[in-house]
Parts: sequence; structure tokens; C-alpha cells
Amino acid sequence: TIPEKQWAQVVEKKGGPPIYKQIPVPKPGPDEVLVKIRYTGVCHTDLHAMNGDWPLPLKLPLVGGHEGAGVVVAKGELARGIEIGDYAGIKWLNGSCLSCEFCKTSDEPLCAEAQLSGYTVDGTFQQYAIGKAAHVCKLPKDVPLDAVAPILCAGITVYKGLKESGARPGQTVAIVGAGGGLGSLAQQYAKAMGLRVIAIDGGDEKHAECESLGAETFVDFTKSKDLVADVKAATPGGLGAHAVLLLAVSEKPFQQAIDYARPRGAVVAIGLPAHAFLKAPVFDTVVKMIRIKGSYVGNRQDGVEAVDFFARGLIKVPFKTAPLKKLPEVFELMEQGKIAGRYVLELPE
Ligand code: 8ID
Ligand code: ZN
Repeated sequence: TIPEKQWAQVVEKKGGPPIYKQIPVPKPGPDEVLVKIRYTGVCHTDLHAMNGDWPLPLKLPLVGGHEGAGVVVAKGELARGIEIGDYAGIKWLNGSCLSCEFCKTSDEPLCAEAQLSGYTVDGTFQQYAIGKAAHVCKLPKDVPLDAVAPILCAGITVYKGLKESGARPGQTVAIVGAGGGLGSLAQQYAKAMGLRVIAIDGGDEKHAECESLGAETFVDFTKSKDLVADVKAATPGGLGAHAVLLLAVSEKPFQQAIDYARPRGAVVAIGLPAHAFLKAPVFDTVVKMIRIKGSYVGNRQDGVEAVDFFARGLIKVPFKTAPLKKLPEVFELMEQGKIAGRYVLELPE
């Protein structure tokens, strides 16, 4: 039976902190399902949301979280393709209109009416969360719900970003922020897609993690005297990286990437540092024929494919577990850049 009340982490004002308290269990609308969340990842986006970092209005009070894995416990009469008892994931894109030109052409993240979990609608830092049936990600029954949680944002996003980069098997991708939540998965999707990885991040713990995840080279941005030269030296012929995936939460690498991208290479912006700008010299961009582009989560099929890579054992998610109650401590570690991989929160039973 579904209770009336549940535990949740609620951000009541911009800047936080999240308050651990009991709130009512929501009821699914006709086209929605109610998912009993067992585990939820903590993405840096949740911290940006709490801090009001972005020029996008936020729901308040807000239950954050958008990497939730659990079991469907109730559904509306119009909910199709997913049944009570199924494993399901709630991702950043909670719903979209399904009828605009972007939705019709499988670019749902670009829908002007997209609903965002843990941002414009309540997310997965609660025991029972709502998702639109058309958007929840059905999960195979044999996947562990703790390890799969980070796939629902971090995994989908980096998988899509790698596809958008146009990098082909055998080519080299530089991953900036490689030791973080998105980065640790990006390295493995890249490897599974036949790409060669240069990992860029800081500190010995992340260095060790990146090597264990299959990076061929690690460049420490806190120690390197000439980062551009070090990255280029790690690429075949010293020509630069075929693709750069920018996952860091600081502006500097967004200005630097073009210097170590290979001619005809792609620079893909994915990280969303507050108030940051992408700046590149026009001359170099032109004569190196560089592509600079953004990539934003993924569509529903990207979600299916990202989960499939995981279910086939190609992706090992480096994660630590903590109870939902510990969210403020996790945010603190994240703020300090001290998390190698991902934190996954366990919801009370
Ligand atoms: O769809 C999207 N575009 C999308 C989806 C999900 C998340 C975008 N994001 C955004 C988040 O909002 C956030 O801004 O991607 C960014 C990364 O999220 P995350 O992986 O959850 O953050 P993290 O775990 O804190 O990892 C960030 C890493 O960047 C490193 C840090 O050391 C950390 O490991 N880093 C920093 I900060 N500065 C760096 C630098 N100069 C750096 N690594 C290399 N060079
Ligand atoms: Zn996220």
C-alpha cells in the first residue's frame, strides 16, 4: 500500500540547504506513473538548481533529483508501455508536449514545454516520484537499481554527447572533468564505442580512478605546467583530440579546449558552470575548421540505448552510497570537487 506521507529533501529557498522532512505522497495524473524510488544519483545539476545558478526559473519549494531508479507502484488510465511492478527510471526530462516539431523529430529535450525533474517539477529526492509514462525509462528487471541510477542522467548525457561529437572508433576524445560523475561514465561509454580516452581532471584519487576506468592518459589540470601541450602530446602525431567533451564546472577549460582540439575536431559543451562563456579565437576556429556545439541530455531512445550499454555490462559506475538524509553532506563534497565518480542516495524503505 502507498502511504499518505513520505520522507523527502526539500529546498525551500534559493541557496538551500535542503530540509529533510515529511511531505505528502503525490498522486499520478492520467498520463503519469508513480515510482517508488529506491536509489537516486546526485548530479551537479541538483547543486546548480539549489543555488539558482542558471537563467531558468526554478520551482520552489523544490524536491530535487533526476537520477531515480525504482519500481512503478501506481499509474494513470492513459499511461501506456509501462506496468505496475516494472522497474523504471526517472530522468531529467520528466515530460514534454510530444506534439511540437522538436518532440515529433525526437529532439524532446528542445521542447519549449519540457518538464524537468528536480527543477520545474519535483524530482527523485523523495520516496515516491511522478513521471510522465511516455518519458520514464523502463529498466530491465536484472539491473541493480543503485548502480543504474547514475545512467539516467550522467550516462544518457555523455552517451549522447559522444554521438553528437561525431568521433569515430579509433579516434581520440579528451574528457574534461573525467573524474566526476559524468566524466567517469563518459570514459567508459567512449571506450565501449571504440574511442581512445585522454582524461583531464585534478588530484591523485581521480587520477587513479581514471586509469582504472581505461583512460590511456591522465592530465592533471592542477599540476600541469602546460595543459594544452600535455593533451596534444597524448594524441596521435600530436595533432590534437578529435573531440573534446567539456564536463567541468569551471569556465577556463571552455576557453582552452579549442587549443588542443584537432583540426576538423569537435568541441562539445555539456557542463553548465554558472555565468560562464565559451570564447574562441575566430582565426583558429576558421583555419582549423573546428565545430563548437552544445549537447543537452538525450531523447527517449538515447535513454534506452544508454541503459542497454549498462545492462550488457559495458559500463561500471563508480559510486558510493549514502542515505537520503546525507544530501547536504554530499552537496558539500561536490562543491569542493571531492567526489570521484558519483554519490547514490538510498531512500528509506
Ligand atoms: O545535458 C547536459 N548538458 C548536462 C546533463 C547533466 C549534467 C549537463 N550537466 C552538467 C552539470 O550541471 C555540471 O555543470 O555537467 C556538469 C558536470 O556534472 P557532474 O559530472 O555531476 O559534476 P561533478 O561530479 O562535480 O564533476 C565535475 C568535475 O569537473 C572537474 C572536477 O574536478 C570534477 O571532477 N573539473 C573542474 I570543477 N574544473 C576542471 C578543470 N579546469 C575540472 N576538470 C578538468 N579541468
Ligand atoms: Zn543530471
